[in-house]
Amino acid sequence: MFTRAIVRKPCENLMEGITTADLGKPDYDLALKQHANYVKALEKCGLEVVVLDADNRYPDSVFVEDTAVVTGHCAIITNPGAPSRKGEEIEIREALKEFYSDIETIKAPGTLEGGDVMRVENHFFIGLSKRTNEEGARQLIQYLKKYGYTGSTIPVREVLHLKTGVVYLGDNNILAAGEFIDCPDFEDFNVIAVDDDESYSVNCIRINRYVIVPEGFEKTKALVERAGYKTLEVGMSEFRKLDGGLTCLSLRF
Ligand code: CIR
Repeated sequence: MFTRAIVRKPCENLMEGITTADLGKPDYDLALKQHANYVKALEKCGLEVVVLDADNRYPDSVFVEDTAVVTGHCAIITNPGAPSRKGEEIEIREALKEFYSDIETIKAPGTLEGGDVMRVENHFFIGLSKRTNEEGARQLIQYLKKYGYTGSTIPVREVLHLKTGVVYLGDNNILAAGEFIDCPDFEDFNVIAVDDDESYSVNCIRINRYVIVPEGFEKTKALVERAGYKTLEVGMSEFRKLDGGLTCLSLRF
């Protein structure tokens, strides 16, 4: 059960964020509206949301998920793998201090971004991607063990982060796309396969009684509802232009 979330408002430099998508530049005003709707959806799920001020020094700073891994017992501040994102974690540490007495830190040469970390009950799958390296994963697993959790790594070959391609919905249900549909690590789960033409929408978030899904992906929404979940839709077009999905926009704990 989650009770809180931390988000950060999109900054005016948002359009300078990193991207591999060929979808054009984000519209800042629309991004602000979509972000406000995202916060409303989190609140509807029962969360108290801390909204941090926009930080124009970091175009990608709206994607707070990448700067920390938060659990019931500790928070782990990451060392982002993208050079332009290094430093975003500094203010996130300050924000988390209000809620956590135990805060650990991933240190160079380890790199890790929270988008590569998928929690399944008390186990954490860690994607080895262009942003997260073996050393970052090793440090994270070491910290997790200290607090009673376990972790293991999974290669990420085709997408930005692990959770760009797979998320855990709870109740043994995994929502997966592309390279993760037949991944041996998930063979004991009920894998719900998202169609290739809707692969962006695999990045949904289960929060308490709801699953938040990106607006406009009817097949994925139907799959999630068929699995027994109530859905809430949020428009994500402007964040998608920067390779960002629903999970990236918050830290939930
Ligand atoms: C980046 O490339 O770092 C941002 N434009 C998108 C980050 C998305 N975050 C995530 O998947 N957790």
